[in-house]
Amino acid sequence: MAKLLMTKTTLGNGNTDNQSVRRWVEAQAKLCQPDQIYWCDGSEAEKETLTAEAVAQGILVKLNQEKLPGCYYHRSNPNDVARVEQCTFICTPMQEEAGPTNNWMAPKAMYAKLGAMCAGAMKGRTMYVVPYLMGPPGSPMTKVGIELTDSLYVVLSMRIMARMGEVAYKQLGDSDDFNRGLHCMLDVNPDRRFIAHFPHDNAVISVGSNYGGNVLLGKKCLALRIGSFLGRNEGWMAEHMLILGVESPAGEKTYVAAAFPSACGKTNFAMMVPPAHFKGWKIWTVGDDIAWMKPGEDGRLYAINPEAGYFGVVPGTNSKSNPTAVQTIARDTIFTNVALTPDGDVWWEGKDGPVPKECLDWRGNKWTPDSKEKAAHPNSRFAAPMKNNPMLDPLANDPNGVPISAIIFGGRRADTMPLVYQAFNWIHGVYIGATMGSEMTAAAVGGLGQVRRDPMAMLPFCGYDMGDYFRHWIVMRKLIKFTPRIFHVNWFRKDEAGNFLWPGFGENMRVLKWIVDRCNGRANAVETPLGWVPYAKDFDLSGLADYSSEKFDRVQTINYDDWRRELLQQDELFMRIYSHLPKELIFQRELLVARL
Ligand code: SAT
Ligand code: MN
Repeated sequence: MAKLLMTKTTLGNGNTDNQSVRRWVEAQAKLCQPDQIYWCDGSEAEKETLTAEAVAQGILVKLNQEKLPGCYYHRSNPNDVARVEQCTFICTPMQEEAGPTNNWMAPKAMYAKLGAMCAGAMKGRTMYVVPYLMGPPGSPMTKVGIELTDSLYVVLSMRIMARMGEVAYKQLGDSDDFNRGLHCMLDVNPDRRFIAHFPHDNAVISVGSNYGGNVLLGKKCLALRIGSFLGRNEGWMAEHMLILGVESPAGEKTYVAAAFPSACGKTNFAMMVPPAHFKGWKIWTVGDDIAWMKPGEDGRLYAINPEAGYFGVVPGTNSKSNPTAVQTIARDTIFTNVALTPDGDVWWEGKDGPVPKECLDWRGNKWTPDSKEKAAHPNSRFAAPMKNNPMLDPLANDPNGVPISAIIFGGRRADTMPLVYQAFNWIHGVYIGATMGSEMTAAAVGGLGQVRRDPMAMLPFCGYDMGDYFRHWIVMRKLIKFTPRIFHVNWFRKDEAGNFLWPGFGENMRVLKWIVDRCNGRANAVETPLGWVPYAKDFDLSGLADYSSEKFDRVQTINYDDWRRELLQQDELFMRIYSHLPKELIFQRELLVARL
C-alpha cells in the first residue's frame, strides 16, 4: 500500500489507499493538532502494544492474570459514568426532522461550536484512527465507521465491541460511504460535554466524555441514532433489541428479538440458561443490545447484531442471574468502575462468593462491608468479546442474519403490566411498543425509578422524529410477508408488600416457551382487552417451587384502575409528539379504551 502522506508523525500499521478516508483524517488532524497519528490495524500485536501503553499511562490496571486472563480494569472520571441525554443532540437542517423528543441544533451551528472546542484539543496527544465494521464482514447490511479518538480506553474498547482494523477498509474499498466519528476527551467536563449526530452527513462528534455509550461511536451513535435514520431511508430497522435463538429438544430453532430499556436485563435475557425442568432446551445469543433488521427474499424479517462484544451492566451478574455472562467475562474483558480487591481481582455488589473484607471502590477509595456507599458503581460495565460466549449462536456472524419469529417489548414496571401478553396483530404490536413505559435506571443520568414513556426502548436512541419512526414501523408491515408476532413482557411486577410476583432470570424461559409455541401455532391463548394471554393450564409452571397458579393469576391481572392511569400517562407522550403521530396509533388507543 502507498505510504501515507500525512503531515504528522504517523504510527501503527493500519493503512488505506482510500482517498476519502485520508483526506478526512488529514482535515480532522489539522483541526485537533495531535502530536502524532496512530493508524490501527486491529491485530493481536497491536492490542498488546496499546494495552501495555494504557497500563503504563495508568488508563488500565492489569488484573490478576491467573484469575482473569487478558482482563483489565478502568476507573472513569467520577463525573462521567453514564449516558447524558441532555448533552445528546440530533443535528438535522430542520428541527422538525429531529422531532420533539430530541435535543436539536442546526448542523452549521453545532459544527462551529464543536469545531471551536476541538481546535488544538489533541495537542500533546495521539489521535488514533479506528476503522471498524458494524455487522459481519461481507454482509449487505454491514456499515463502515471510522472513529478518531484521543482515548486509548476507547480504542481498546472499540476493539472488543466492533470488528476493528483492516477488515473495515476491505469492506469499504474506495467508497466514501463511512461514518465519520470524531471523539475528543477534552478535560472530561460535564459542562463541555456534547454528543452530536449529523444524520444527513453520517457523522458524529463527541466531546468531553469517555463513557461507553457517549464515546464508543459505533454503538448508540452509529448503530442506533444514525442507523435508525438510515434505516428509514433505506427500508430497514435499527432497534434497541437483543436477539436470541431458542432451540427445542427436537432441534427446532426460533429466533426472537426483544426491546427493553437500558439496564432492564437484555444481556441476562439474551444469555438465559433454561432451568433444569426444560431438559434439552437451549438459548443461543446473537446479540444483547442492538438489532438491524431487514426483510429477506423469502418474506421473513432477518436480523443481524451489528456489534462484536457486550457492554453489560456488571452489578448483579452472578451464576444465578447470568451464568453465561460469568463465563464470558472471565477473560479478555475490560471492567469499568467496579471495585478492585487487594489481589488484583474485581468485585461488585451481587457477585458470587464472599464479600471482600476490604477493597478499593469504583472511585479508588478504601471500602469495607461497613461502608455506606456501593463499592461498584450501579452502572459499572464490562466490555467482553462475544466470541467468549459459550452460547454464541452459530449464525451470529452470518452475513444474512437470522429470521425473526417474535418481537418482544418490555419494561420495568412494579404494577399495571402483566407478565406476558400478545398483540392481536402487527399494528396493535406497534401501539404496544409505542406506549412502552419503564422505571428509569442508572444507565442514564437522572430520574432514577420514575416511570417514563420509552417507545420501543428507543426514546434516547431514535435519530429522527418519534412519530415518523412509528410511521416507519407501520410502513415496514407492507415489506414483510411473514410478520413476526409481537409480545409484551414485564418481569418486574410486585405485590402490595413489594415482593416480585415472578421469579425472573432463568424462569423467564417459561414465558419464552409460550411465546415460541404461539409463533409455531402450538399454544392456546385467551383474548383479553390487552391482547392474547396464556391460560394458566397452557403455561408451564411445573417444577417451579412454591409457585401456585393463583400467583400466576395475580401476575397476569388486568387492574382497571391501573389501566385508567396508564392510558392518561400514555396520552402525555402522544400529546408531545402529536403532530407526526400516525392516526393508526390513535385508533389503536380508541380500540383499547373501548375494550377496557
Ligand atoms: O451505555 S450504553 O449506552 O452503551 C448502554 C445503554 O445505556 O444501553
Ligand atoms: Mn443499550
